[in-house]
Amino acid sequence: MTSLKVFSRLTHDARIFVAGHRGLVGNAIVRRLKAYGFDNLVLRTHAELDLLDQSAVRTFFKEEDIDYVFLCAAKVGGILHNSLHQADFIYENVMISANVIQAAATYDVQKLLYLGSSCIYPKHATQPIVEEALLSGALEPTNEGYAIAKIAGLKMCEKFHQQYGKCFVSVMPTNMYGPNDNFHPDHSHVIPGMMRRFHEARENRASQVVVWGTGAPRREFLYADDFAEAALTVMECYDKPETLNVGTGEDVTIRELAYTMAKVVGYKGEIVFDASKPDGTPRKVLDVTKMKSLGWEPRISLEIGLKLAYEWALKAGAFDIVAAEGGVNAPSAPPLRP
Ligand code: GFB
Repeated sequence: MTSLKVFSRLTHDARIFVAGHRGLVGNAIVRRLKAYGFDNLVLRTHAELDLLDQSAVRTFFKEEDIDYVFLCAAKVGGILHNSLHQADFIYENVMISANVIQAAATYDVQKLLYLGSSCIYPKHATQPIVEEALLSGALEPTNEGYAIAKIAGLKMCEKFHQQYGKCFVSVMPTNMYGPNDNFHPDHSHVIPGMMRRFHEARENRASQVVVWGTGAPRREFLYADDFAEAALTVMECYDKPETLNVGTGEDVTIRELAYTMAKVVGYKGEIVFDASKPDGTPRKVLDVTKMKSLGWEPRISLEIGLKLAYEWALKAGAFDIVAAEGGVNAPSAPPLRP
């Protein structure tokens, strides 16, 4: 058991519901909670509890007497999948947020942590992005549906906080990666998608690997376990309705990411960029001053995080599943759904 953190608010007998515990983020939170000795976790797979079903969600909260909720369940996907399925992304994420937040309020959950995303800030927000930039400009079109749904969830927490005094708080994580990510070649985010391509190129002794877009966009990446530590910090000691950015405060170009990826995976061939694929928002790096003032710091560098994620993917057989089926956490079993 880890004993670095002192918990007074989050007691060991509290009933903690981690929604989306099989996905990248929820799984990291479960690992951290268990490492700190929290064993009273309430976990449900998608088959056991469909968060799109309002009546099932209400019955669950009524019967389970939940004290704390980490709301990590969401329909998520990388730039291509997100842009092509915006109706699904807006519908499912609005429903999950509305059902869980409303039931948590009705059945007296003590505290709920909601996850926004750095992609819900305006496309041309001033960098690094401060929390106040939310709703100050037009959104990035490739993820508008997802962003609108996430903004609705975030605002729902804020309004339940203000109107009913519910301690429903939110954080705004940057792009995350790590164990239990979705390694599907087309549906995933850049790190697992690119990792698969570089891994396959190395295995097949290919002379060239293709990276989506121009390579110019800048992104900030946070290892999921660092995020989990931040989520526990917020659950323990932050009660305000205003959201908090969670990231490293540092970004790299996709081109730089590709060269680091080649090093980690051991791919030595040529890297080419396919500008016919969308670049998305030009830059996304968060101002994390507020989060750091709570005593939290990310610990895992990008290169170390990529190594850890690659080791996990190899061990879990994430690349062994054929492309048509996707990888571990392929969309047939959506990554952040319960
Ligand atoms: O990770 P990604 O899909 O997320 O793409 P976004 C980031 C950048 O990497 C884009 C490039 O400029 C892509 O063109 N890229 C290069 C790749 N190779 C690849 C690859 O193999 N796969 C992918 N996916 N990208 C998402 C949003 O935007 O961010 C979501 O669509 C979500 O809403 C997420 O919230 C955090 O940062 O562009």
